[in-house]
Amino acid sequence: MTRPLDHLLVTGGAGFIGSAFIRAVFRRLGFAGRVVNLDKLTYAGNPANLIGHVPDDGRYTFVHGDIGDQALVERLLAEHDIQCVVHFAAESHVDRSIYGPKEFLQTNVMGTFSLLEACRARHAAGKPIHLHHVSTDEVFGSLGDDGFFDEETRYDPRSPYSASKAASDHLVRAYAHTYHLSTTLSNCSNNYGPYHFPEKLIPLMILNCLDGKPLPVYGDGQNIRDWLYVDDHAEAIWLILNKAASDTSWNVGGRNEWKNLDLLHKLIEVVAVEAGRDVRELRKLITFVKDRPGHDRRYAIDASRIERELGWRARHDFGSGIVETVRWYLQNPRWVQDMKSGAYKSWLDTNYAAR
Ligand code: NAD
Ligand code: TDX
Repeated sequence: MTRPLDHLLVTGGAGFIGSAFIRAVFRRLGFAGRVVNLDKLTYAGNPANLIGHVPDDGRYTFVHGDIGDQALVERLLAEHDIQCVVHFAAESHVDRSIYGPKEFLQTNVMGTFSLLEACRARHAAGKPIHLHHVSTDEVFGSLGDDGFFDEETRYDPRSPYSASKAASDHLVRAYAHTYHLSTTLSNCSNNYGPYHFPEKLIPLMILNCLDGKPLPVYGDGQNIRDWLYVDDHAEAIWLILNKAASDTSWNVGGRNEWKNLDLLHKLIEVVAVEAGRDVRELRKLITFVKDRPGHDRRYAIDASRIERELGWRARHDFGSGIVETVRWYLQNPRWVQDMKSGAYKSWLDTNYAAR
């Protein structure tokens, strides 16, 4: 598979996973090309996630904008001679989708549609263009006590978030089938690691432990998630871009299932050691709260196809990954403060006021 990958458009590259991908390609994956990062900078995006991690020789460009702005995307594809779009941009938090689904439809469905239309125009003009769509295992619904999601699992999304991601997955496949647009797709399990916005389970629990705040466990705490270190996800996407045929889908996961309550106990132990806190005092913060409406019981990915066919392996074991993550939050109080207060918006105002 030889796909031109010298000029990338990354969408949502100021978010948690998109920024990990950009840091990875420049720092570890030997990428010598150029990246344009298109991000709307919603509450979840922070361009500071990339400061010091991207080259300052013109190979990295940040563009503040919306994937739904098709004219902007078409201009970026042409101006930067983009060969490949790596599409992370999304509204990503299930709870927010339950209380306000509209933005999810707007960005995840209509935004992906606009991006596909811009790629279709470029493809129709005879220019090489590939789109990789980053999706989630949540499109497959909820598992019982056993079994795994594989690439053949029937779609059964059950939250507004997962329904919007499922719709976008279907659109991507439809464009590959109908217009012969070159596409690939990945469905990944729960990611964790540095720069994770503190509304999601792991960073929220770490920061609440440090602040002595309640640790809110939804329902009975027995729901299961399959956790993968974010850098392993970034590497899986890079492998797919380099090796996978068009119109293929890949499941990515950590073979690392945890019940939420067990995970919380593990986190408490790590925070107690790393931050010098009393483990019994931290345990007292555990608070059972009303369950998430429609809360999916169990997710678990069968990643054997990407392991077998593309040679991918998760390199981080959970024990060391979670220690690294806790240490990162302890070492980056400024980032935490900025994310909590939205202060990075003023960084944006100062740096991008002219745009
Ligand atoms: P995130 O919420 O941390 O980041 C999303 C980024 O997209 C932000 O920088 C935000 O500013 C940007 N964005 C949002 N709307 C935009 C728009 N209309 N135009 C341009 N930019 C926009 O999300 P994340 O956790 O990094 O997830 C990235 C992708 O991976 C998403 O598509 C998500 O569905 C998928 N995914 C996430 C996980 C996970 O565990 N976090 C697991 C599997 C798949
Ligand atoms: O305060 C909490 N208490 C709690 O018990 C929070 C925020 C979550 N939970 C539970 C709900 C889930 O069972 O923890 C589990 C993980 O919750 P989230 O971190 O919100 O992740 P999840 O809903 O599983 O979705 C995540 O993984 C798949 C990402 O947010 C999605 O973008 C990704 O597609």
